[in-house]
Amino acid sequence: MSRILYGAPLSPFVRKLRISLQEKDLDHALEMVMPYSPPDWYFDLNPLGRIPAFKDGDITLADSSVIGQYLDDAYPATTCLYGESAADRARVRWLEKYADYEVAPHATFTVFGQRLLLPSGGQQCDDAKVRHALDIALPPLFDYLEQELGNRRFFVSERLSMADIAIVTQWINMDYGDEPLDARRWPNLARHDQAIRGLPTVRAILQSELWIVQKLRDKAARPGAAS
Ligand SMILES: N[C@@H](CCC(=O)N[C@@H](CS)C(=O)NCC(=O)O)C(=O)O
Repeated sequence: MSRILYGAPLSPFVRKLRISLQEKDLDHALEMVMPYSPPDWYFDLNPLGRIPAFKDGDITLADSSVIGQYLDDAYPATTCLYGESAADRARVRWLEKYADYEVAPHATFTVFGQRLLLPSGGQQCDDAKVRHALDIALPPLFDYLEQELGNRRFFVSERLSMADIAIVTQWINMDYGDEPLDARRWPNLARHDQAIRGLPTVRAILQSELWIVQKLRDKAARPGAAS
């Protein structure tokens, strides 16, 4: 297989690319690399040791946004996910960055990390950190997105883009941490979330993640795993 995506399926950044590769109909293999303790060879692909990384023949790349943009540039005949015009491209990149660097630290690294990842490894969830994320840090970030989306179907130019994927992938990790998006408070985002999750590519990927989530939940619930 000439295209290889390295990472673990529950990473929102890996999920972004799995959805993108499916939307673009680009064959690839997923090679499992666990975050935080990657094997030594992985640092040749990403010196920071973070997932995902990507190999396309002789080309190796790191960072989900860099890889996503590369896929649009390298395969122009496939579904475009970064916008057609300069303005749209800038807006997609802005919203992707907003999801990856503003929402992710709270939605994924705090809510998902504390509620599922740490307990599955026998560590205790820090409820104060989760409450701070949910009550203080995330609401203003969600308010902005709610207003940016309005009653439109997609964030940019009425077509699916990496902005939609990057944002929804964060809600998915929050869900895995037992904190679904509050549909009464952010109805536009909740409607958009359901629509994106209903796409066949996204549905299939979520289906393939279920057993891993269940395995982590079982580990977290095991007596002595975490109190
Ligand atoms: N901006 C990066 C973020 C990647 C990232 O933080 N991945 C996490 C897993 S979800 C990771 O590998 N963390 C391990 C670490 O920071 O050492 C991207 O979009 O690829």
